[in-house]
Amino acid sequence: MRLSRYFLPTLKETPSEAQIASHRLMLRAGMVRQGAAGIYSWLPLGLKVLKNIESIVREEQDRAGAIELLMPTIQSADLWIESGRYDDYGKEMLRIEDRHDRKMLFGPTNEELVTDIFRREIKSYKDLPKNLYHIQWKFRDEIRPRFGVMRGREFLMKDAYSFDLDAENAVKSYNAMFVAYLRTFARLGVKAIPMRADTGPIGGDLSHEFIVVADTGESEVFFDKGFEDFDPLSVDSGLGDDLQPVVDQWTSLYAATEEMHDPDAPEAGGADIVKGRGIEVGHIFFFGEKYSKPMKAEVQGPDGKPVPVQMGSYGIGVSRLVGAIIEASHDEHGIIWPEAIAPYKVGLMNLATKDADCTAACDKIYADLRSQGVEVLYDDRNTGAGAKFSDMDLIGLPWQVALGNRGFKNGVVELKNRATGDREEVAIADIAARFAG
Ligand code: P5A
Repeated sequence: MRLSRYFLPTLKETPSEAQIASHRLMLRAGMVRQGAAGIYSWLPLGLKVLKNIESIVREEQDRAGAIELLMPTIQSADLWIESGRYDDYGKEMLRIEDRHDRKMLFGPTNEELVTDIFRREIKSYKDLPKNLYHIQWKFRDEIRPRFGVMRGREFLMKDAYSFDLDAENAVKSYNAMFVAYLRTFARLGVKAIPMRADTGPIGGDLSHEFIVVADTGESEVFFDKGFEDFDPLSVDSGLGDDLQPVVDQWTSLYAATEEMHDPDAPEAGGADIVKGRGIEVGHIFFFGEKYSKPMKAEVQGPDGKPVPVQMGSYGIGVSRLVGAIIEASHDEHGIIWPEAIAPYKVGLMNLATKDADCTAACDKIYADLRSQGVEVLYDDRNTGAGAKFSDMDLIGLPWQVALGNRGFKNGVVELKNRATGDREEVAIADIAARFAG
């Protein structure tokens, strides 16, 4: 993409409404703009990151055997009245009336709707297990939307729902999501710690939150240093494998929030506990019959008798992750994207746009990179070198390639790694090949 033709409204000034780094940087890097409190437009650069995160989340859900569908954002209140949650959910639910005075709502979550889909189509235990998920916008009328996309009112969530015949199998479904979450966050380039959690308005008695550790996290967390030693991507499990030992290994380590933290706990395990702040990026629940019973989502069991299915639900805050990853990965100059989700891999800068030879050399590098399938943002604007470098640092692409008059004379570009700051000179003729494969 040529920057001269792109839509990247970067800001030099720090917007006054933004209290935390990710919010400031997302506004300054031209990733989002606020439409109303807690409601954002995703500008092209932000949208690319959001889509990249979504793809990794999707791949890991598919890998774990979950099946994608797409449910609507607007739901009928009837199903929520049936489950008993219509009144319970309170002011966080955005309630709407259609022209026929029917009660509708903008979905804050989809347990009811998916349970309705399930009960209409699936009648036998032979069709279990099933795990259905979608990636869809939610609305929660948060009392205090803040920190940009981290606590929005409209936000993108991946939500999966599992259906099993009995509790034993439901725990297997839960474990499959537990491991998929560890893998997902590791692939996104962040360390996420699973922590036993309250179930709140979703319900049930088994639940874990996944917490990204970052200085600006909303809550204080205490966790075992041992988490550092685990690599989720080394868990090469197949569908149907017994994941209980993996889950046991992770859950044997201590993790708690400030409220839950028992000051005597660290010594009890003899473990090394560190204190940090955390951002909740995922939350999984096993709640058994909470929805299947009142909504009569039953299957015929092996003995021919109808039984309510055992359910769980599994959420990832896809749009929140954009902010959480920035919180975990930035410096005073801007964002530092983990390569897996970077909007572009390479930022190419022409520092001498008025020089025809230098411009021709940059154009060729750009064409070569593109023909290799490398995603490159090409700063071909007629602006000064300083603005180019600072914008490039701000938007945080993993690699910067700069070519100006001096480099052109010497036949070299400057290659910079955004994360380490390391710079090296590479022959103009060799630079595209550096990104091959
Ligand atoms: C699980 C999936 C649920 O809603 N029902 C379906 C269950 N869980 S949850 O914990 O309430 O939300 C799941 C994840 O969504 C993100 N999230 C938010 N992101 C941005 N702004 C918000 N206001 C917001 N609320 C929840 C979190 O990452 C949470 O873990």
